[in-house]
Amino acid sequence: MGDFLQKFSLEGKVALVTGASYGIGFAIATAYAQCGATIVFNDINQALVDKGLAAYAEKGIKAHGYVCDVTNEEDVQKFVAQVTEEVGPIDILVNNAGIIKRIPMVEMSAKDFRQVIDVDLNGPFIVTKAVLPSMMERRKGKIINICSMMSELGRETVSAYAAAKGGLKMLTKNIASEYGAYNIQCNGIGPGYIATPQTAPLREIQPDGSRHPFDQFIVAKTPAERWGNAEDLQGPAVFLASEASDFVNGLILYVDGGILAYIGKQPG
Ligand code: NAP
Ligand code: GCO
Repeated sequence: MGDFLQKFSLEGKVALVTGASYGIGFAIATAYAQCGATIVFNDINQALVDKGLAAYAEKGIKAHGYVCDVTNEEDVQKFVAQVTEEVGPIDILVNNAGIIKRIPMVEMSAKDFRQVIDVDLNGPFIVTKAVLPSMMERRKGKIINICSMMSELGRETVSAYAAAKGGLKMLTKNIASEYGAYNIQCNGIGPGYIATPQTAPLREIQPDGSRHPFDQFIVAKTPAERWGNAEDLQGPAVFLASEASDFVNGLILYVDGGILAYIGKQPG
């Protein structure tokens, strides 16, 4: 078993996980560190980067944290050059940074719509474009885009987010198509409903002490009958970052407890 498990090792690899001070990105980066990778992450301000560095240190991980807004192409180009100089060329990129605005479309401003598209779709394009040349030169690289249930499904109030995550699914397939010949694999992870700050509003306990209606809805829609946690994504993320997935390209791996497979319970 020993030699085969080596295929899942990330020893000697430099992994950049965007927006990874906490939440899903933090969990993925932590797993990568435990598999031997050197961790690089960014966030949009120094306070968050410092918070992330402290959180990694608490787990015995010496991470490299940088302030960088993934929507700013000039900043990202400088950031990637600085990482390459200070840490080394990036072997694994996880485009994790993301936001959501839950507003009915008819009430949503074009500015708000654009901001979600900017972070969740333009951001992965900008960061991937900055990292690809070095991967092409070294003829090796792993790119993992954090997609969503909303890459496949819609629901009320998340039009911008669904448009962005649907676009990110197709960007993933296009990167896979365009750069597969360089031995670069680009895949996506589509988390189900995961208990992180991003979904905290959907799980708030109601004034009468009952669970949020959306919380009850999602648990009923999930065959596993629970919310996911960020740690549920670690194994799939390690697989897609390791040589164990060298012939997997353009896949969106849904880690959703079965939501996408399930028509739902009969009412009553
Ligand atoms: P989260 O808790 O809100 O964390 C998102 C991270 O991205 C935060 O650290 C955030 O920093 C950072 N970020 C936001 N805008 C940024 C920018 N312009 N540049 C750099 N960093 C930025 O979200 P999460 O639940 O961990 O989700 C992480 C990813 O998984 C997102 O792409 C999300 O869409 C996706 N996802 C989440 C779920 C879920 O159920 N939680 C399910 C499917 C997919 P700030 O704190 O400063 O905003
Ligand atoms: C929402 C949630 C979802 C999750 C996730 C599901 O409001 O519906 O935030 O969008 O974040 O993307 O996969």
